Amino acid sequence: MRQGWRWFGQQDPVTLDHVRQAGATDVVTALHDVPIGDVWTREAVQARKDLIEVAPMRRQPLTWSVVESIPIPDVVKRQGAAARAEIATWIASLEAVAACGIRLVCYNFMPVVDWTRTDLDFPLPTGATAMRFGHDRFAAFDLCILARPGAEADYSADDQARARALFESMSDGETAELARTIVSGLPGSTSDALTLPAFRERLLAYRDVDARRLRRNLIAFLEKVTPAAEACGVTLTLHPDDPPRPLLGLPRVASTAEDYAALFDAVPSGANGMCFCTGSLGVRADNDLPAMAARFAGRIHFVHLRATRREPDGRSFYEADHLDGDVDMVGVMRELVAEERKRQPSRSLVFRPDHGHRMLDDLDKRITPGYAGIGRLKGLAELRGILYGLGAPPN
Ligand code: CS2
Ligand code: MN
Repeated sequence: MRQGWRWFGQQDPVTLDHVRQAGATDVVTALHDVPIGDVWTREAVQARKDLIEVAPMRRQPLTWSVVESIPIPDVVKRQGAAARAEIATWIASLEAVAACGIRLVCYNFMPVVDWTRTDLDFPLPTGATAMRFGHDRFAAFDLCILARPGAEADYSADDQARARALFESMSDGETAELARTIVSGLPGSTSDALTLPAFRERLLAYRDVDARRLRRNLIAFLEKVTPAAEACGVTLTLHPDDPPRPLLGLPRVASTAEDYAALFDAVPSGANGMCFCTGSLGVRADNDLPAMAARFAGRIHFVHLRATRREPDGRSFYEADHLDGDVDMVGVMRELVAEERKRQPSRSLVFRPDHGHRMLDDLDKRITPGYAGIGRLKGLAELRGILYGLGAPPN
């Protein structure tokens, strides 16, 4: 497998030299500065590629091998194939990426919110910090800050009481920060950063979109884009929902093995692939990750490796050390290595350590939440060790 690293562009405090020093060879990035729904031009993609790949003298070369993500505008999620112009623009961006020789594109299909956490700096017993999803904190947001009509139906009486008590104990600054963390989008988010009133409007627009409809829209989207992807030689990889369950009354359709099986059955094209994110999928105790990796091996083309640990309430979780979560990381990597051995080197899997803890010097620095350099460096080193242990050193 090839060692990838998410890089947010020139303003990323983790530089391309840091990426090299971490031992990664492959860069994962996007034109994060282009507004969602605007077309990516070939010139803009090529300029970013040159920035990454034209290495200074005596520096190890890097390859931009994965685009994560070309964001899908909200209207496509709500309306499917009827969002003609938006899908045409998405395809044009895909073609620009292909024209520059990039063959893998990651995307997700989560309505309104992308990946969601309630704590960006949750203290660990070591003094490092992690990202966390606290069920009570999320419920406090949903019930008391957002005050979403009908939200009570999603929480038990006990849940509601705990959430309200928690809300009462929070200062105005704390509630504002919690709202910002959920509403304005985490790094790399493919959803619009919204104000609370705009967020409420966005949720209302999903009134009639249930899971069946959302899945239908995703399939309609894939039916339109996979022929174009095949024609230009790009493989699409769908990132799972994070967390893999409905939030805020919104449906989610990329959370389980059955969700993915339904998509592969409906759209058999080889361009319809999966981004296997162990951190996202592993939040559900009923997702058997090594079994999923084995079942979908031929569809997996991009891999996010990280681990989460469920807390005693079963619904909260935090981002654990890469090898110390609920996921059987060695079991997953064994399946991926077995798949890799069947492939041509040109179709080698790219993985990235996904997120990492904030630790050591990063505790005192400006960092991108979840994407601190040192924590990911540690994660990558541990994962690389597993590859050696499995007799499949990174290529
Ligand atoms: C992360 C996200 O949720 C996750 O696991 O990897 O940053 C993800 O990359 C985004 O949702 C975009 O795909
Ligand atoms: Mn991920």
